[in-house]
Amino acid sequence: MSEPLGITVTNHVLSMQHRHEGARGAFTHLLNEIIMAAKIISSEVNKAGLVDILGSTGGQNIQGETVKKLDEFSNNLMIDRLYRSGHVAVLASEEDADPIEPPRGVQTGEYVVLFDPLDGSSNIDANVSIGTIFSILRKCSKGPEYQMEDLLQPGLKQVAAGYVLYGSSTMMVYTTGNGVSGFTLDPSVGEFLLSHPEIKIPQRGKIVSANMGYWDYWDENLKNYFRYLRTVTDTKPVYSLRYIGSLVADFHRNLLYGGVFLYPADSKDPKKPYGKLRLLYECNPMGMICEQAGGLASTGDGRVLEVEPSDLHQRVPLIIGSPQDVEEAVAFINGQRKE
Ligand code: AHM
Ligand code: MG
Repeated sequence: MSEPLGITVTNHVLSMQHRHEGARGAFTHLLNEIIMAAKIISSEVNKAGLVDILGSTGGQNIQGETVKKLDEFSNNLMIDRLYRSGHVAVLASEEDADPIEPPRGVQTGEYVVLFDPLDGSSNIDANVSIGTIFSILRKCSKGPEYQMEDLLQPGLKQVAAGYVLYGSSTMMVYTTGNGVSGFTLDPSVGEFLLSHPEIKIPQRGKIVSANMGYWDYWDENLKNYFRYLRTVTDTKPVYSLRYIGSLVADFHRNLLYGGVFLYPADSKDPKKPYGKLRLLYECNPMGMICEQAGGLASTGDGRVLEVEPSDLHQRVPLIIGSPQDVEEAVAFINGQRKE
């Protein structure tokens, strides 16, 4: 039977819950809070350019409230809504150095959520697409209190992951380990409607996304990969370079069109020996989504989802996208291929 039109993300989450034996109402409730936060952030992002017009003099808006930076606003909103669900043991955010403790007296639960509330937010003043990324795990420690081990679980343990892209339209893409689905926010009804069922990434693409400005920091193996991509051969096209500098937007485009995104180790830059992107807030959730869509996510040394985290803000190199492209990139990075 074909999917009826107008399936909301909430309908979809509920239908997934019925399909999965392990899933309970708590998980649906949790996702609903994320969906609600996404709608509010989307509305604020759309108003971002109006802040000056609406009056932010003295740091106050027209309602007399202090105007907060959007990333801070999004962070607080995610924390508030997720704890409000009553199903969260602990949270961690890219914006906070330490775990975010449950507020006193709040009911806690069995889920652990790690998130980047507004990734790419340095792009916001130029109206460039940005996004929210989330990763959901189950508490693994015994006892009522959370432990660091609950947060430092490998990506393979994620029960769900997703992102919201605030672009020309707002989209939410998520997986619960049973494929990837995409929803577009219809502002006229205020609902995310199923627009991209069962997303599959092409086996190979024609797009490469990386910050080529760091060329001089790269080692010869990595440079060889890029030299190969721009060479005309009978077996592959010349690749197009597409780099927005906003992970959610760059990843989303490659997910739909095929291709590879790299934030590699900038080996010769002492500040970025492992690249820039955070394992827990960026690489793991994108890794799960990509694998669920038939793609791959690698650090160059192995599968992103198998990395045992040692630190909340750990960074790892990320090579993610179409499976044939990622395999090829990794072969070059490891020196197994030179041309
Ligand atoms: P942020 O979490 O501070 O926003 O930084 C992450 C962003 C990603 O969205 C993007 O892929 C990357 O930084 C771009 O970095 P660069 O400017 O070094 O290319
Ligand atoms: Mg980020």
